[in-house]
Amino acid sequence: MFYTEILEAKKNSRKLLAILLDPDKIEMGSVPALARKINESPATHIFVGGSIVNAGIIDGLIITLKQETTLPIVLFPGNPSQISKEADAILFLTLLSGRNPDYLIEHQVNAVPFLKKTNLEVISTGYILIESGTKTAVERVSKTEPLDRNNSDYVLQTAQAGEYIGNDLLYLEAGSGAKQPVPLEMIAKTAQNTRVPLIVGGGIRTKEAIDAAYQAGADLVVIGTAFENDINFFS
Ligand code: 1GP
Repeated sequence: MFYTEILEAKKNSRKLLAILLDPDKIEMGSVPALARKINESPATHIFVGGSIVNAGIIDGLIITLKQETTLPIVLFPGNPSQISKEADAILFLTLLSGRNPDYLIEHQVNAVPFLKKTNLEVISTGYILIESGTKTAVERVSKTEPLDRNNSDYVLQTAQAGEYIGNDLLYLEAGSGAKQPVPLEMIAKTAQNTRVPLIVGGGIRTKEAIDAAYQAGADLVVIGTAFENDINFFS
Protein backbone atom coordinates (compact mmCIF):
# COMPACT_ATOMS: atom_id res chain seq x y z
CA MET A 1 0.00 0.00 0.00
CA PHE A 2 1.32 3.40 -1.00
CA TYR A 3 0.64 5.13 2.29
CA THR A 4 2.22 2.40 4.41
CA GLU A 5 5.25 2.53 2.15
CA ILE A 6 5.64 6.29 2.41
CA LEU A 7 5.28 6.13 6.21
CA GLU A 8 7.90 3.36 6.38
CA ALA A 9 10.21 5.32 4.09
CA LYS A 10 9.83 8.43 6.24
CA LYS A 11 10.63 6.44 9.37
CA ASN A 12 13.78 5.03 7.78
CA SER A 13 14.77 8.27 6.00
CA ARG A 14 14.54 6.47 2.65
CA LYS A 15 13.69 9.10 0.07
CA LEU A 16 11.08 8.49 -2.62
CA LEU A 17 10.90 9.83 -6.15
CA ALA A 18 7.86 10.05 -8.42
CA ILE A 19 7.89 10.73 -12.12
CA LEU A 20 4.77 12.64 -13.13
CA LEU A 21 3.24 11.72 -16.47
CA ASP A 22 0.68 14.15 -17.82
CA PRO A 23 -1.53 12.13 -20.23
CA ASP A 24 -2.20 15.28 -22.25
CA LYS A 25 1.45 15.68 -23.10
CA ILE A 26 2.21 12.05 -23.90
CA GLU A 27 2.11 10.36 -27.25
CA MET A 28 0.53 6.93 -26.58
CA GLY A 29 2.99 5.18 -28.89
CA SER A 30 5.90 6.39 -26.78
CA VAL A 31 4.60 4.96 -23.49
CA PRO A 32 6.46 1.60 -23.59
CA ALA A 33 9.77 3.37 -24.22
CA LEU A 34 8.98 5.90 -21.47
CA ALA A 35 8.17 3.10 -19.05
CA ARG A 36 11.47 1.37 -19.80
CA LYS A 37 13.33 4.62 -19.10
CA ILE A 38 11.42 4.98 -15.85
CA ASN A 39 12.42 1.41 -14.89
CA GLU A 40 16.07 2.36 -15.36
CA SER A 41 15.66 5.53 -13.27
CA PRO A 42 15.68 5.89 -9.47
CA ALA A 43 11.90 6.50 -9.51
CA THR A 44 9.92 4.64 -6.86
CA HIS A 45 6.47 5.74 -8.09
CA ILE A 46 4.68 7.01 -11.16
CA PHE A 47 2.18 9.79 -10.72
CA VAL A 48 -0.41 10.27 -13.45
CA GLY A 49 -2.47 13.42 -13.86
CA GLY A 50 -2.56 16.99 -15.02
CA SER A 51 -4.57 20.16 -14.82
CA ILE A 52 -6.45 19.78 -18.10
CA VAL A 53 -6.39 16.12 -19.03
CA ASN A 54 -9.23 14.89 -21.24
CA ALA A 55 -11.27 12.14 -19.64
CA GLY A 56 -10.88 8.72 -21.17
CA ILE A 57 -7.19 8.62 -22.04
CA ILE A 58 -6.00 7.81 -18.54
CA ASP A 59 -7.15 4.16 -18.46
CA GLY A 60 -5.30 3.33 -21.67
CA LEU A 61 -2.14 5.05 -20.47
CA ILE A 62 -2.11 3.15 -17.17
CA ILE A 63 -2.89 -0.22 -18.78
CA THR A 64 0.04 0.27 -21.15
CA LEU A 65 2.33 1.40 -18.34
CA LYS A 66 1.43 -1.66 -16.28
CA GLN A 67 2.54 -3.94 -19.07
CA GLU A 68 6.03 -2.44 -18.80
CA THR A 69 6.57 -1.56 -15.16
CA THR A 70 5.77 -2.81 -11.68
CA LEU A 71 6.13 0.60 -10.04
CA PRO A 72 3.02 1.71 -8.17
CA ILE A 73 0.87 4.14 -10.13
CA VAL A 74 -0.68 6.96 -8.15
CA LEU A 75 -3.34 9.27 -9.56
CA PHE A 76 -2.67 12.96 -9.11
CA PRO A 77 -5.94 14.29 -10.54
CA GLY A 78 -6.85 17.79 -11.65
CA ASN A 79 -10.55 16.90 -11.43
CA PRO A 80 -12.85 13.88 -10.83
CA SER A 81 -12.85 12.88 -14.52
CA GLN A 82 -9.26 11.77 -14.07
CA ILE A 83 -10.10 8.84 -11.81
CA SER A 84 -9.07 5.45 -13.19
CA LYS A 85 -9.64 2.08 -11.55
CA GLU A 86 -6.47 0.89 -13.26
CA ALA A 87 -4.21 2.84 -10.88
CA ASP A 88 -3.10 1.70 -7.42
CA ALA A 89 -3.81 4.78 -5.35
CA ILE A 90 -5.10 8.32 -5.58
CA LEU A 91 -4.01 11.52 -3.92
CA PHE A 92 -7.37 12.87 -2.74
CA LEU A 93 -6.39 16.50 -2.93
CA THR A 94 -7.70 19.54 -1.09
CA LEU A 95 -6.25 22.79 -2.40
CA LEU A 96 -5.54 24.28 1.02
CA SER A 97 -3.79 27.36 -0.39
CA GLY A 98 -6.87 28.44 -2.35
CA ARG A 99 -10.29 29.71 -1.43
CA ASN A 100 -12.22 28.20 -4.31
CA PRO A 101 -14.93 25.91 -2.87
CA ASP A 102 -14.80 23.72 -5.99
CA TYR A 103 -11.29 22.62 -5.02
CA LEU A 104 -12.00 22.53 -1.30
CA ILE A 105 -15.10 20.29 -1.38
CA GLU A 106 -17.16 20.29 -4.61
CA HIS A 107 -14.86 18.10 -6.72
CA GLN A 108 -14.23 15.81 -3.75
CA VAL A 109 -17.96 15.18 -3.29
CA ASN A 110 -18.39 14.58 -7.02
CA ALA A 111 -15.49 12.13 -7.02
CA VAL A 112 -17.06 9.76 -4.49
CA PRO A 113 -19.41 7.82 -6.83
CA PHE A 114 -16.44 7.16 -9.14
CA LEU A 115 -14.15 6.15 -6.30
CA LYS A 116 -16.72 3.76 -4.88
CA LYS A 117 -16.50 1.77 -8.12
CA THR A 118 -12.76 1.25 -7.71
CA ASN A 119 -10.37 -0.39 -5.27
CA LEU A 120 -8.07 2.61 -5.26
CA GLU A 121 -6.23 3.43 -2.05
CA VAL A 122 -7.46 6.93 -1.25
CA ILE A 123 -4.98 9.21 0.49
CA SER A 124 -6.15 12.48 1.95
CA THR A 125 -3.65 15.09 0.77
CA GLY A 126 -3.37 18.75 1.69
CA TYR A 127 -2.18 20.45 -1.49
CA ILE A 128 -0.48 23.82 -1.11
CA LEU A 129 0.41 25.94 -4.11
CA ILE A 130 3.37 28.28 -3.67
CA GLU A 131 4.09 31.32 -5.82
CA SER A 132 6.83 30.44 -8.32
CA GLY A 133 7.54 33.37 -10.59
CA THR A 134 5.05 32.43 -13.33
CA LYS A 135 1.35 31.79 -13.48
CA THR A 136 1.15 27.99 -13.55
CA ALA A 137 -1.61 25.74 -14.87
CA VAL A 138 -2.80 24.89 -11.34
CA GLU A 139 -3.34 28.57 -10.67
CA ARG A 140 -5.18 29.16 -13.95
CA VAL A 141 -7.38 26.07 -13.77
CA SER A 142 -8.21 26.32 -10.07
CA LYS A 143 -8.68 30.10 -10.25
CA THR A 144 -6.85 30.49 -6.97
CA GLU A 145 -3.87 32.50 -5.78
CA PRO A 146 -0.72 30.68 -4.69
CA LEU A 147 0.76 31.46 -1.27
CA ASP A 148 3.55 34.03 -0.91
CA ARG A 149 6.94 32.33 -1.38
CA ASN A 150 8.44 34.66 1.21
CA ASN A 151 6.00 33.76 3.95
CA SER A 152 7.02 30.35 5.29
CA ASP A 153 5.13 30.98 8.52
CA TYR A 154 1.82 31.22 6.72
CA VAL A 155 2.63 28.19 4.58
CA LEU A 156 3.40 26.24 7.75
CA GLN A 157 0.18 27.47 9.36
CA THR A 158 -1.70 26.24 6.27
CA ALA A 159 0.05 22.86 6.40
CA GLN A 160 -0.72 22.51 10.11
CA ALA A 161 -4.38 23.32 9.44
CA GLY A 162 -4.29 20.48 6.89
CA GLU A 163 -2.97 18.15 9.58
CA TYR A 164 -5.68 19.19 12.01
CA ILE A 165 -8.32 18.64 9.31
CA GLY A 166 -6.93 15.14 8.94
CA ASN A 167 -4.75 15.18 5.83
CA ASP A 168 -2.43 12.16 5.80
CA LEU A 169 0.01 13.76 3.36
CA LEU A 170 1.07 17.31 2.62
CA TYR A 171 2.17 18.45 -0.82
CA LEU A 172 4.10 21.68 -1.40
CA GLU A 173 3.66 22.53 -5.08
CA ALA A 174 5.33 25.26 -7.14
CA GLY A 175 3.35 24.13 -10.21
CA SER A 176 4.46 22.23 -13.27
CA GLY A 177 7.13 24.08 -15.21
CA ALA A 178 7.55 26.59 -12.37
CA LYS A 179 10.36 29.12 -12.78
CA GLN A 180 11.44 28.62 -9.19
CA PRO A 181 10.84 25.54 -7.02
CA VAL A 182 9.47 25.72 -3.48
CA PRO A 183 12.09 27.52 -1.32
CA LEU A 184 14.26 25.11 0.68
CA GLU A 185 13.75 27.04 3.87
CA MET A 186 9.97 26.65 3.42
CA ILE A 187 10.35 22.87 2.91
CA ALA A 188 12.51 22.68 6.03
CA LYS A 189 10.15 24.70 8.21
CA THR A 190 7.15 22.66 7.07
CA ALA A 191 8.91 19.31 7.44
CA GLN A 192 10.23 20.12 10.91
CA ASN A 193 6.89 21.26 12.26
CA THR A 194 4.47 18.69 10.83
CA ARG A 195 4.27 14.95 11.32
CA VAL A 196 2.80 13.56 8.10
CA PRO A 197 4.95 12.76 5.05
CA LEU A 198 5.80 15.70 2.81
CA ILE A 199 5.73 15.69 -1.00
CA VAL A 200 7.47 18.49 -2.91
CA GLY A 201 7.24 19.24 -6.63
CA GLY A 202 7.25 21.84 -9.35
CA GLY A 203 10.23 23.41 -11.12
CA ILE A 204 12.78 20.87 -9.88
CA ARG A 205 15.09 20.28 -12.83
CA THR A 206 18.47 19.06 -11.60
CA LYS A 207 19.84 16.22 -9.54
CA GLU A 208 21.21 18.83 -7.11
CA ALA A 209 17.77 20.38 -6.69
CA ILE A 210 16.28 16.94 -5.95
CA ASP A 211 18.94 16.27 -3.30
CA ALA A 212 18.49 19.74 -1.81
CA ALA A 213 14.74 19.15 -1.45
CA TYR A 214 15.45 15.82 0.32
CA GLN A 215 18.02 17.47 2.57
CA ALA A 216 15.50 20.14 3.48
CA GLY A 217 13.00 17.47 4.53
CA ALA A 218 10.96 16.34 1.51
CA ASP A 219 10.02 12.66 1.79
CA LEU A 220 9.00 12.35 -1.85
CA VAL A 221 10.02 14.57 -4.76
CA VAL A 222 7.99 14.80 -7.98
CA ILE A 223 9.66 15.32 -11.35
CA GLY A 224 7.53 16.12 -14.39
CA THR A 225 8.91 18.59 -16.93
CA ALA A 226 12.59 17.64 -16.58
CA PHE A 227 11.81 14.05 -17.57
CA GLU A 228 9.25 15.12 -20.18
CA ASN A 229 11.88 17.29 -21.88
CA ASP A 230 14.65 14.71 -21.65
CA ILE A 231 13.89 11.05 -21.07
CA ASN A 232 17.59 10.55 -20.33
CA PHE A 233 17.38 13.00 -17.44
CA PHE A 234 18.19 10.29 -14.89
CA SER A 235 20.91 8.55 -16.91
C1 1GP B 1 4.56 18.04 -9.53
O1 1GP B 1 3.62 19.69 -10.82
C2 1GP B 1 4.81 19.11 -10.43
O2 1GP B 1 4.35 18.55 -8.28
C3 1GP B 1 5.67 18.73 -11.58
O3 1GP B 1 6.40 19.86 -11.82
O4 1GP B 1 6.73 19.55 -14.23
O5 1GP B 1 7.95 21.34 -12.97
O6 1GP B 1 8.54 18.94 -12.64
P1 1GP B 1 7.48 19.92 -12.97
